Amino acid sequence: MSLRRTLSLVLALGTVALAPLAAAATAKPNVLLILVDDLNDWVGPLGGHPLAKTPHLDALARRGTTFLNAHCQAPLCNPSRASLLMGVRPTTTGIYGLAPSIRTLPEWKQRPSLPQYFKQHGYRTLSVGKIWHVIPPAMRASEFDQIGAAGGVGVRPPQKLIGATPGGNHPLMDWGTFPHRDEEKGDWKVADWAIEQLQAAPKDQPLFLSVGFFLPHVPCYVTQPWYDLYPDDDRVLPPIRPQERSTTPRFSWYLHWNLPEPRLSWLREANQWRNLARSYLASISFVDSQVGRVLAALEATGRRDNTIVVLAGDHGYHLGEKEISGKNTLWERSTRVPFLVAGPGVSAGGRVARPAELLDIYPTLADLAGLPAPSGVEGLSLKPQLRDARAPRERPAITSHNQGNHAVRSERWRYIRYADGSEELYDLQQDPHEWTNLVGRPESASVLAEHRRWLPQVDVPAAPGSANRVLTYDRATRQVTWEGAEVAPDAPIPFR
Ligand SMILES: [Ca+2]
Repeated sequence: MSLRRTLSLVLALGTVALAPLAAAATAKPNVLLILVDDLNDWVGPLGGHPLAKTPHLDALARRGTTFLNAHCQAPLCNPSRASLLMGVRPTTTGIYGLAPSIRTLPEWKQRPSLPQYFKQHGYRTLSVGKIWHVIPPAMRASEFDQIGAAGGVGVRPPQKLIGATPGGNHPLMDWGTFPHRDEEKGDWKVADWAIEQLQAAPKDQPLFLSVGFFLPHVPCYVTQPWYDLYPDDDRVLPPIRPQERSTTPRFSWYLHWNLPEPRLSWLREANQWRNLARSYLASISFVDSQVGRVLAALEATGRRDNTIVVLAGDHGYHLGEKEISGKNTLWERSTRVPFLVAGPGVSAGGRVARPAELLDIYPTLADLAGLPAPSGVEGLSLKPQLRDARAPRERPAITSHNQGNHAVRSERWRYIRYADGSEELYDLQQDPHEWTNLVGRPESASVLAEHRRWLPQVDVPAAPGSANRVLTYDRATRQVTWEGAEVAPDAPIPFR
């Protein structure tokens, strides 16, 4: 029951109804945490793409607060989600690659995750779709009270739609439309399960419901109506410039040295660039519709006014910018994520320009729900910014990708330092596409000094068992090693 309805009831019943008012005032709010896989800033509230159609995210932004300058702590599923759910930086845990699960590490095995922390405080915890990237099967039952459908791709075409792709013809590197129904998609089933839980859950126990959507992660398969929302012309493409990487250090290539995600050169040669951008946009609009279904169920079950909704992407995605598709970079397109919060205690229509980190979700939710401040988490509560979008925040957002490679994003600037000491600096106010690296200009000296001091002091090597997209650099020998194989300093950049 909402506080407003309770108040009306109190007024109607007179003085005898003081007890229900007190109960309502202390009742814990529900939490609905929606994570969307590989969702970059091409959503209405962030304005990252002029054609993006996301009416349900737009509506959520209107009734809540949008962080316009929010960034993941790692530009890859496993490390980003481990950081968000445990409340600690990848540079603290050494989780940088797609393996291992943070739960395989003795020091992080028992630490309460965000949902477990809420369970400790009386919540019933539910999860559907992809929330954790990977958890050992034996530990799954302890992460949530109840786990629903895994989600994922759902129905697939008989063979890849775009033909063979470089780098091993990975089955996930595919996109486009083919005859199928929306109801056959993994994300539809994820939304179905979440809706059923909202309808069935008893209201005498607060809920922590985590809903993980798969799209717009590749393969970006959509049904025809979603594809037809976007034009078959170059307006779907992001702005790029020739030779975008002429002033970026060679080390930037090592972060995504040899991957199945096609480079821009192949997308152009194969005439797939427009199709990828269009399919990605269409996937975003489809997933927006599934978010809308879950939010409608929240409202229909009378929970809207006592539920804190958080919606976030786990990291961004390049669609040709900086000559690549995919993630695994320290630039804006890879680190900037949608991050929206709505519900009790949150300003409607707030738009926060201060930096924010996905790391902040853990302490923020605890704060909003009135739980004791969790110990050992490295984020900050965003409650001040959720009350007043202009509330100050000194700390910038930090993204790390393997030991020694970090981006520092302040309100105006992006500073990057790679493990070999090479650097980049962009003025996002003047140069929103990060086309001009300002490192080396005399006038950059004070900005560089200001940003260097935020580089992580703790920067541990990759954890035991790390694999997949793991990059190491030996400072003594200057040896670069990508996924276990040494890279020669003059090796040609793969698939460029
Ligand atoms: Ca992801």
